[in-house]
Amino acid sequence: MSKFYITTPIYYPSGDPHIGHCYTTVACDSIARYKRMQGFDVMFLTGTDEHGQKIEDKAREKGVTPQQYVDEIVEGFKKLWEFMGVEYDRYIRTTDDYHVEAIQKIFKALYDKGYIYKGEYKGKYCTPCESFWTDSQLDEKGCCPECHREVKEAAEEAYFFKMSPFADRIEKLLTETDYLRPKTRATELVNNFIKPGLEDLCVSRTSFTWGVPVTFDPKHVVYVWVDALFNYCTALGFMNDKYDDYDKYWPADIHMVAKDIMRFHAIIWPAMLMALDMPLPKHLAVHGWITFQNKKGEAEKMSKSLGNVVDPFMLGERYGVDAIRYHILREMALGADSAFSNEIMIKRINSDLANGFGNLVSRTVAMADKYFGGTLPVEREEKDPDSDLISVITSLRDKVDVCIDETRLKNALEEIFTAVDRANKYIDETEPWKLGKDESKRERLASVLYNLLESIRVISTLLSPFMPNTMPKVWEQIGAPAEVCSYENADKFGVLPADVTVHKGEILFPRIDMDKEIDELNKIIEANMAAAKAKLSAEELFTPEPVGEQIDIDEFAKADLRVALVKSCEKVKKSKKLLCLQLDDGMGGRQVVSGIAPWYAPEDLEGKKVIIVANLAPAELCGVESQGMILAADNPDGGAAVVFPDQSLPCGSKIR
Ligand code: ME8
Repeated sequence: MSKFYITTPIYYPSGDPHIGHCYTTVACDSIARYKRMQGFDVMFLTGTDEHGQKIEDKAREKGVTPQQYVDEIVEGFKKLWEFMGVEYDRYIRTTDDYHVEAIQKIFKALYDKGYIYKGEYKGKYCTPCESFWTDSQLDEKGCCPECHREVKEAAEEAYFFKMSPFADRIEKLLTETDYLRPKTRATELVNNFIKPGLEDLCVSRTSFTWGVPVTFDPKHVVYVWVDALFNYCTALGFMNDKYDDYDKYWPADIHMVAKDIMRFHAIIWPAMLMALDMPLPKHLAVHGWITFQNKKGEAEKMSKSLGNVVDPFMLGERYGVDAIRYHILREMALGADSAFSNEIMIKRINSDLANGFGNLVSRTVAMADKYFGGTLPVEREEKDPDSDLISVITSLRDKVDVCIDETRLKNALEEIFTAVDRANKYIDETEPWKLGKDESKRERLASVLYNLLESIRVISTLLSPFMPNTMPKVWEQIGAPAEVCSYENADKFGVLPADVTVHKGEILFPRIDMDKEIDELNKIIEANMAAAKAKLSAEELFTPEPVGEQIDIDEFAKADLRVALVKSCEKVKKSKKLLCLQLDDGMGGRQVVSGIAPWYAPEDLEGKKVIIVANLAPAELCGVESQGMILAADNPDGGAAVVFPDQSLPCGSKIR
């Protein structure tokens, strides 16, 4: 059995996953399912890229450890994949021990081979992208060429990876092979990065610690992109004992990524593999971004701060996961951006799924039921006036195969829906409702309905990798056992038994009431945008209170501030504002009452360390004794935000 290895990028757990992440993962899932159906031994890998300064900073902001922070977000990613019907074979987390150890060995191997050397880095650093840039690479405003945010001057001792030995081979890979898809992108890469001379890549950092330590120089951590890119190999067991299918699956057949990370996969990744004499992946499929189409019809980048992030859970719950899978795959051509709009989505679902395919199935099943009580008679008209439909159906599989092999999923779906249209047209041409009125046309009517059921069998088989939840329901309705709906049978006609029995079922894709839904979706978006704006403007409008009366150090020292762990927490009965916290203060424990219930649920605080004023005179609040208070800051939105100290500090630590 031939193998097939496909990967998504490993995503940064830096926030809730959105429809953009869904695109790559659902596209890879559909290809993986198609290849499994073809009989390939498939490995479909996805995962999360969990190291780096960005994660360290976010965790600090939230008052949790980086590991706690990523653990929580990774759960969100896994839930989304389950919800979206994504069946990956393996999930890698770069914080997994086996990966960390493998990266250390890989870094050492590159060093031992002389491709990594120690030097000093001076340059412009973009913190959000974790990338150093040369002056010539910055954008016209002198900002990061990728995210267009400000860069800062930075200098540090660092290890470098020699890129120049690989420049010629990489240029050939991009221009003379079909590694890069679409190939039109090769010119920009060659002109922007290779022609000006490939600069050596800075591959270690000393400015933060949340990363893989370099074994032979532990104040350095491995650059997050080296750590991340090798996931494609370590997840198979490369340089580790956790798995042992590297020899079986490597090289990857397809890495799929969006254009934002093309450079890393098209230049840096092949160079590192070349340095280790490893085989190169066969294809890099680069797609565009799903952008958000605003009210003026302009495409905006999806961003949390604009409030225009499209939530796949919300859409899937409203319209069905398969409809959403279909919509995003059908809209995006490989290489180009695709603007997400609720109108386009609803039109697409209504026209293709409700009116097109759904209607084909329901009309056919209803007619078989009405005219033959569900079971077709075996007597048929001998002559065959239906060769056009039959040839469209039997030639469909080959066309879809080509599109899948070239990672053109939009085109694959277009081919399938051309066949759906042909089958619907066949109903208009043959007018079964007229045949049904004429007893002498019974055999012809049976042939027509049989041909339609066969067309639906082939179409639904080929659609099943894209819409895996719905197609088994179609098979049930057309009376086709799942094993008959196989890839082998998808270029044949006449597979269903002549006396096939249909079963009327639920409506597969209910028609969506456009006006009503657009209204509701617009309300959701407007609320998100208003919330994002309010948050921004609250921050922008915030003016700190004037500084209070001066005190001297001895006066300050009178306040005894300590670290304490919230062991348990509950609401104070009869009060909307108060929470009662049981604390471990390292000195036998105490109870504190705090007026933060409007902003915190008890479980938000349990298990976290806070700061208390330990020598405050006890007081009674709503009849409950409070032995001190916990520190909180004013939030610009009018609320209170508890101050969380470094969570590794022991209970009772004094704050001065
Ligand atoms: O770049 N439209 O992770 P990331 C389409 N950790 N695709 C989108 C998208 C959008 N609006 N937004 C995100 C990283 N994506 C690195 C990758 S791989 C060794 C390391 C998808 O979480 C798209 O596939 O920023 C893009 O390449 C990926 O998410 C980037 O995800």
